[in-house]
Amino acid sequence: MKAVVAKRVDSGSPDLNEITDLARAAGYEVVATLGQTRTEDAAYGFGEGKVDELAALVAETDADALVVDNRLGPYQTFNIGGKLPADAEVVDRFTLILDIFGQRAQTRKAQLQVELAELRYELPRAEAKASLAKRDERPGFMGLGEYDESRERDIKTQISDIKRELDSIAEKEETRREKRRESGFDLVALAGYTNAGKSTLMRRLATELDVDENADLHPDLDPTAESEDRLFTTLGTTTRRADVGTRDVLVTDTVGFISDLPHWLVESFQSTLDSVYYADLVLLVVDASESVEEMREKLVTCHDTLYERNEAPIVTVLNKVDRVDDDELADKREALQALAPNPVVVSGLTGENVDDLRERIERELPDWREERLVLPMTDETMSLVSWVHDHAHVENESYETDHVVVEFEARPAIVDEARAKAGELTPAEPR
Ligand SMILES: Nc1nc2c(ncn2[C@@H]2O[C@H](COP(=O)(O)OP(=O)(O)OP(=O)(O)O)[C@@H](O)[C@H]2O)c(=O)[nH]1
Ligand SMILES: [Mg+2]
Repeated sequence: MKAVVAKRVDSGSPDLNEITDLARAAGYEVVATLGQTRTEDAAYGFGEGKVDELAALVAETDADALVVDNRLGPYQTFNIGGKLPADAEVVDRFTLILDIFGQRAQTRKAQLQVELAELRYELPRAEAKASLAKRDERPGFMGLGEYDESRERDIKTQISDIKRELDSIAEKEETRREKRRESGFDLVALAGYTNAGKSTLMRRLATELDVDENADLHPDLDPTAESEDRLFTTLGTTTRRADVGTRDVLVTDTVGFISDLPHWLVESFQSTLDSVYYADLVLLVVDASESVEEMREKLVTCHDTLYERNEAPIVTVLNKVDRVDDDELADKREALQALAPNPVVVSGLTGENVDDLRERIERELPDWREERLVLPMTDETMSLVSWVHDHAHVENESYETDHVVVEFEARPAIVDEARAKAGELTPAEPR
């Protein structure tokens, strides 16, 4: 599959790198790229002359698609398509991203999300067709009207079915998160723009033991898996145990962010980010080998995505420092001070400073509380004591004739739960 890639900007010079990477990630061989700086043309988006030029390029290179980074209206898409060779199609940024997701969706959840996004994309188009056909009184078109109306109903039913199934998956995941918290784990999530190096860093932080239920389905968990230098390598979510000081930490890696996505697409993938929104700490990974402008833009995209729902503290991680020299790094840190205060600087690839990151994680996680419980000596008590051992760090434990004293340190939620359990214990029979 070959593609010609194009982008128009109102002013300045168009940067075609990202859309080219996206086209490659979707499986296209990019045979030509073309940018244009001008205001939007109502009929074509680009200037008509530029569209002719693009059409000639597509014909000349025998490309299968013209990939356009701009938002095109239905008429603009139609008009541009009309100029292309009959077997070539116009693909916009969203269709391209949806394509990539569709090709890589491996879990039931990912497949449902892609389907949902496709249906949401189709719905307004089916609605428009149905109402057009209804308005058309000519008898020959009535059949079409009925067809489109039933298609519209169909889409709506499918959307609500898929949403229901996704909700039930999300609920199961929520229960799993709660269970992990109750078992004393702190949940740390990796977030960041696609290709920032999240999965590479995850593999650095992870210990051998993997805890993901979808292990066999997830390519990143394959021990031979390599990070690829392409966009959206990771689509699903993986969780692994990390080695971080005294804390039991689970690190979750998930899909990367990207700028300029329409609402229906973001919404369809929303629950993929639940592990980020509901984490105890978020590591926001940034590729520090890029220019300050790119880093700034990507940081803004990430913050926009996070701040809507995220409640956990965020630590910015400047990654790929093996590719940046000290002076350059100092300049970048200074320039991005407001967006990325007090970052940790690492290389996931070489492992440089990953220990600092571990320390920082431990420091930023919500503080553990110390607690001392005096419990009556009963059988129930013994099972509470072993629960405390499973969920907290027991510092001291002493057995007297009629009571037990346990001193421990744990997450605030665990301390509260231990207290509640202690309150429910039946007092020991007086001897
Ligand atoms: N030089 C250098 N390259 C790195 C480093 N970390 C990751 N990379 C490379 O960057 C590319 C992307 O890495 P990934 O870990 O897949 O990035 P990601 O954030 O998980 O990307 P998505 O899953 O696509 O969102 C790969 O080619 C990695 O080898 C680093 O510290 N230094
Ligand atoms: Mg990844």
